[in-house]
Amino acid sequence: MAYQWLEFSIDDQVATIALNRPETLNALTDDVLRELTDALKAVEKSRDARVLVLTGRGRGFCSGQDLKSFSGEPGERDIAAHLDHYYHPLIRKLANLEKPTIAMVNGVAAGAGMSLALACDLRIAAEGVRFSQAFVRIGLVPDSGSSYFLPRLIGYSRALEMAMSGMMVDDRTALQWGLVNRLVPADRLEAETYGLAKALASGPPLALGMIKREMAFGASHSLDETLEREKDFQVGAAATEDHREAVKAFFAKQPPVFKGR
Ligand code: LHQ
Repeated sequence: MAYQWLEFSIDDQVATIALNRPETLNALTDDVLRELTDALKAVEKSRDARVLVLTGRGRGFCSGQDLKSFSGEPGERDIAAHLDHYYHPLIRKLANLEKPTIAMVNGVAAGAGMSLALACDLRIAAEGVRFSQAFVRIGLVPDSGSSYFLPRLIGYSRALEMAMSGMMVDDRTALQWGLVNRLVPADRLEAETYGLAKALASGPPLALGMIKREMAFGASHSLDETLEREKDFQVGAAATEDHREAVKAFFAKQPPVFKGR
């Protein structure tokens, strides 16, 4: 599918989706949301794509729901249908993708745009970025997974402060709070992000997918439940050809080559 509102590419096993409505700081219209979901499906299916980088063109990462395209009297808008139809499948697909995902945060991330960054596994940000749970500023509440991901990432109290105040969190604070994994000078953003993406792309794809599911499970289950789940995943990982080959490579003092089998 050719995209109008995003750029999509796969190079060296790394897929990139770049939101491309820079004049609105990459605000999300129905068309953008449709294209984004479609591109995620393509990443999910592609054996060439082992890692996803999600970013924005221009000076913004994503400013959330396009407020122009979602206007009208409150009673006329079916927000439930909008969330069910567009945002929820998108956030589920992104969070459940069995490949590492990196938000390359090039600029401001607000509202559902921040939710998109939160639904990625890792966040690498350029100096100068800002984050806002902007929902409350227009009388709304966090959606698109923000109230799920944010307290897990930065703790309940900070998450609640962000959500209730709509405050702008600056780059240093974001790093200090663990909202981003790394903060780098803007001119190093691509090099740092793709350096990490390529390192992950050379890892064992099946194990990486399992690690993601395992960690998400552990974050919301008891120790006993998690130990059982870890056992299942480890049985699965130990049965892969990649595991056998990597042990062989270890004793041969060679770097392992993972095939995703
Ligand atoms: C925009 C937007 C935007 C359109 C900047 N839309 N044009 C809600 C409702 C229903 C269902 C589903 O889910 C949701 C979830 C949500 O996401 S609600 C939250 C929606 N987002 C916001 O409320 C954020 C609105 N934007 C802002 O607060 C600011 O633009 C931020 C803080 C992101 C950036 O501020 P600045 O760097 O000062 O840039 P700016 O405000 O000057 O924006 C640049 C342009 O982008 C400007 O257009 P213009 O023609 O004046 O140059 C803005 O109108 C446009 N823009 N966000 N969401």
